[in-house]
Amino acid sequence: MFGKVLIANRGEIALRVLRACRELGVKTVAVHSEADTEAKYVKLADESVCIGPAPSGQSYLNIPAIISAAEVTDAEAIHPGYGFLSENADFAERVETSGFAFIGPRPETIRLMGDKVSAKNAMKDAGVPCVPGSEGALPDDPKEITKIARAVGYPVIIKAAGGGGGRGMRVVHTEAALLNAVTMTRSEAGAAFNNPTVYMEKFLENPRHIEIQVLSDSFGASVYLGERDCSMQRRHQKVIEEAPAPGVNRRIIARVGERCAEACRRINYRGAGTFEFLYENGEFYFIEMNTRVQVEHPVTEQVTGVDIVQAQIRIASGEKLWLKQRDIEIRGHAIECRINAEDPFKFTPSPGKIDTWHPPGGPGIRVDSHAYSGYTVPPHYDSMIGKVISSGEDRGQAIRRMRIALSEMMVTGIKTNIPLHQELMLDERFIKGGTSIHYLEEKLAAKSDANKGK
Ligand code: MV4
Repeated sequence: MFGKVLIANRGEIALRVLRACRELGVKTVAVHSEADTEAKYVKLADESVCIGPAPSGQSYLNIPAIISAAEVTDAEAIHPGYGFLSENADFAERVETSGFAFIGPRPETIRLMGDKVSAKNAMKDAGVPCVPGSEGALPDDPKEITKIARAVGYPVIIKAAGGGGGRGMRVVHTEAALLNAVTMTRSEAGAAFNNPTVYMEKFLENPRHIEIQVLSDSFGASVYLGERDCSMQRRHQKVIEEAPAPGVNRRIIARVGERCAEACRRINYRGAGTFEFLYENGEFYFIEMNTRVQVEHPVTEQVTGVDIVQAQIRIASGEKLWLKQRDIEIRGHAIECRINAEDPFKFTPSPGKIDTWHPPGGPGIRVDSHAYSGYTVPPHYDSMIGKVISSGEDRGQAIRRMRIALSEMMVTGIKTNIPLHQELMLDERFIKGGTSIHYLEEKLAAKSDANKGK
């Protein structure tokens, strides 16, 4: 095991990684911007290094500063968390060529998955079910493009190979709109990702977003840890996640999960990863793979009992996978509400000083947060200040516990989205389960229309 790990991130995930290190007996180095000097996890870490001013471009994305911090503190490995540099293949490569272990996949794997065309090809070859569409990148010839779209069938979606997470895509409903959409997506992709490559898929109108968590060691062993339903989202920001996905046949999950684990063996995947799928009419369609730990990993931890962050660290240190697929059992149900410093219905950020922070507790409640009374939420970063995770024997119990937790939780000084979560925990369609990726936006639009007359 490593003697010392540098945590190249901030906020709740920095604290989460710190706790995993502590339990493994590993010393920690926190790196932080000038805006995070007073953060509690910075004080909790064995050592800390200021790596630059508040803007993330000069601190949490500053590769030379992070490598230098690892050098001066004698860290052996770097955990990138999520966001920031976590899926930057050049960073992973610089970490490794500088003599540190990168707690994540190999740089070439990150690169392969960062290009959505090569990712999809690799997964298709490995037998993972994919959305029907163009075979790889779209050609330049307009006649060819038109032919492909006719074969796929309208509506289609044009996506940038360098995009992902909802960036650089366009839906096309008619042949008349096709070529212009391709040209526009190409030129935007060239400007945004320095890669004009685009591809085409059948556009699924009303899918759910279900993802499968995997763990792989450096020796070709892989397991899947079941799925998460992340359909409750707004503008590509997830709001609530849960495991397992309500109403999805366990045999289909097992079949798709096995394919994901097999794909990991084939590409020699290392560490934790997530296969993102769209789910519609009982079928799974792969769209992207995330090569990092995800915000919503706790719901999987709660229903499997596997500590995913500790697993990442143990795998990076060269341990063989200690879990076999038959060891993985899904027990009960878990729901995560992301707590954001924002207006609960307008969604405008609400940074500032938290006067009082009273987190909930009791049976089946976990709170992952770096916040405390007196903490100031800086305006420079993501507005998520924590996550409340409820678990129960079944989904009903997880929902009831979440309602109690949200009612106990008190945060003053800033606005939070707790009222939105309270409303959703009483929402008839959420309670029924299985809402699509469009549900929350439609609900919010209906509510705003209803308020117009007032
Ligand atoms: C799609 C799709 C429908 N059909 N692909 C958006 C994020 C990116 N990861 C992929 N996305 C989508 N791809 C096909 N062929 C709809 C979306 C999509 C979406 C996906 C997951 C979660 C939220 C979403 C919100 C809008 C659109």
